Amino acid sequence: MLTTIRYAMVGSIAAGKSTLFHALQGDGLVAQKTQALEFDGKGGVDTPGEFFNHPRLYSALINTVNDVDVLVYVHAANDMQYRMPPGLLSVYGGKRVLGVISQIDLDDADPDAVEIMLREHGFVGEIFQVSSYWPETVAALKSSLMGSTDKDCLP
Ligand SMILES: Nc1nc2c(ncn2[C@@H]2O[C@H](COP(=O)(O)OP(=O)(O)OP(=O)(O)O)[C@@H](O)[C@H]2O)c(=O)[nH]1
Ligand SMILES: [Mg+2]
Repeated sequence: MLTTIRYAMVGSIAAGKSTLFHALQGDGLVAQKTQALEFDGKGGVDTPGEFFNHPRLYSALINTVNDVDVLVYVHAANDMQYRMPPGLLSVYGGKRVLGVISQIDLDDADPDAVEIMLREHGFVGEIFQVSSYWPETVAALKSSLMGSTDKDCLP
């Protein structure tokens, strides 16, 4: 039986979180700039990139996603900078962390280089390479999100 896991999308401004959030829901909506938390009513939460990019909002991010089961970290395939707020992933003991390298359809996308960069910074957990405009890549992420497995849990 498929169960809906509570998950949160986090990552930098314009990483592609909301576009992916809508693609996962298949609601056909075009993402607008996220101003506040957005809930899909089925256990998914989308966060504004400002929560991730502005140090004074880190605590808001951590509080917001404290009780989700799965953290979905979204990082654009043409972005070689790692800006993970210090301590964010370490509050996720026992939770599942998935990485999404997004916007892989862009001309300047280099998802493999981004994946290496994330690993070099110590990112653990499964990584998906996704374009929100390529349904098969969204489907692979969706089935992993909806499947219940503990294999990516942090210790
Ligand atoms: N080519 C391409 N563009 C994308 C993709 N996903 C998002 N974009 C574009 O990237 C821009 C930012 O997308 P959003 O989904 O709003 O990004 P976000 O991470 O939610 O941004 P914030 O709400 O500001 O945190 C928009 O212009 C999207 O159309 C993708 O898979 N491929
Ligand atoms: Mg957004």
